[in-house]
Amino acid sequence: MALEKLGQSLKSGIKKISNAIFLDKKLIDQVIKDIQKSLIEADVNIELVFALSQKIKKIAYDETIQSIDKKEQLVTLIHDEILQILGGEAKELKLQNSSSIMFLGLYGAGKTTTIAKLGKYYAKRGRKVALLGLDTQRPAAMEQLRQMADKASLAYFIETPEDKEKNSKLTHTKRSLEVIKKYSPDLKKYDLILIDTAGRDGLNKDLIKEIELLNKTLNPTYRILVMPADVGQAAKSQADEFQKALNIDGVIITRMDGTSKAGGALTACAETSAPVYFIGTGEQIHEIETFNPESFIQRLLGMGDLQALLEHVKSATDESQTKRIEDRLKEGKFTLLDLYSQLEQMNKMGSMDKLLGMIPGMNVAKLPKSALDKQEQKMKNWKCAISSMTEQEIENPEILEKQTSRIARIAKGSGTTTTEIRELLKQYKILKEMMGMQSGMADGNIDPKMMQKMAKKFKGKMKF
Ligand SMILES: Nc1nc2c(ncn2[C@@H]2O[C@H](COP(=O)(O)OP(=O)(O)O)[C@@H](O)[C@H]2O)c(=O)[nH]1
Ligand SMILES: [Mg+2]
Repeated sequence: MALEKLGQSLKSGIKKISNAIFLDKKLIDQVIKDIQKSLIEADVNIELVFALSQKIKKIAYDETIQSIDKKEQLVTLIHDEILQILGGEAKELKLQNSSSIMFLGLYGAGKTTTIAKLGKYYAKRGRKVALLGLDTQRPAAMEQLRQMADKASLAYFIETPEDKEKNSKLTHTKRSLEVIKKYSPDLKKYDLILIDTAGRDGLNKDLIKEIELLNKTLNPTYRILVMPADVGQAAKSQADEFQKALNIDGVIITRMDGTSKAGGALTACAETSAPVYFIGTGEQIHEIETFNPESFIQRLLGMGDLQALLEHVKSATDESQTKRIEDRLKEGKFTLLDLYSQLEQMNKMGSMDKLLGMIPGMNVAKLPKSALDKQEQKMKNWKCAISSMTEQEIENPEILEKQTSRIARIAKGSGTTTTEIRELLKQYKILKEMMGMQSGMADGNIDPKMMQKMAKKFKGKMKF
């Protein structure tokens, strides 16, 4: 699909944000740089890119937003902003029982191809479609439309070689009017008429005059400008010019498949009052799709993935839990139950080695799978042990260290060993200290020196 590279880069940026334990400035700046680069490569207006970067920074650097909220807000922001610059809500061409669409555009924009594609598209959806060929200017235009209509099994009405011969003294605009006159009765039998018109090198007076005349004669339901994606950001001025001169109702962007500028064309149209209704994605007759910014971005960002990532972020950190633990730490309280829920959360986020691996300066050799299985078993045993403790013991694990008889009692009562309980107590101490340090760091604003210190202190001590 078009804009694959942009999609990949946005996706990887979002992943980086979601997977990061700490949203430090370095990470955010890197993500912004990547996103900027890919948006600019996709020809998106630099001002839009800059505005998006500023919005990301505003949230990312805001120390009052909790890390978990921040991740969610950032992912949502990127999604929503890209959606907006692609045009927001999807627009649909509303067709009545008897509708007609006139297609306008410069030479080679893809008008004739698009008409055949759309003819097939609507015929498949139960419309009785006819193609009307009014490009009497280009010699091969009629034959091209005939061939494409045949291929798509669609009815067509064109200037025949005999008509052309007969009217050879007329201007081509007048010859187009002759075509309309000739087929008017036949066209009444169809409920959707797609009208092909002639182009020019640019929107000149001649073209405006011709289209105005055809518009007056036919009074089509819609006037749609066809533009190839490779015009990039120039799509804005082209759409604006056609809008001003001929009051167009919307745009179709063709050749989305063959250019790196598709992003420019799409986002440029979003800045005009002409919505993009369809995009052409190849030369084949079926290669056309409705343009729906939301589903487009879902594919661009791999929304299935995105949803999963968001859920991962949400589920990995239970906000109220984290808040409770933070509060308890502030009060100088951190019990074994807090330890347990904290460990569970860390577990959900990924293995301990991965977690520690994200701390700069920490070099953790990858743990074998069996170690991770053991970790789960250990967690279960700890849970049993904690449930055999008295409330006083849970609230003040320190008393256990002083009274070994308590440890023996708990081990017996929970079917665990005293070694395991000692280990639990050791982890508790380490984590309490670690969290004490961590809570001293503002979210997303990590002091590298502190991280180094922490890494050094805990290196090899985490027993997972
Ligand atoms: N790759 C690609 N080529 C297209 C697409 N739409 C049109 N074209 C090609 O663009 C060229 C010009 O198309 P045409 O319909 O003749 O443009 P017109 O002059 O506006 O009628 C042709 O070679 C088409 O095959 C598209 O979506 N993708
Ligand atoms: Mg044509």
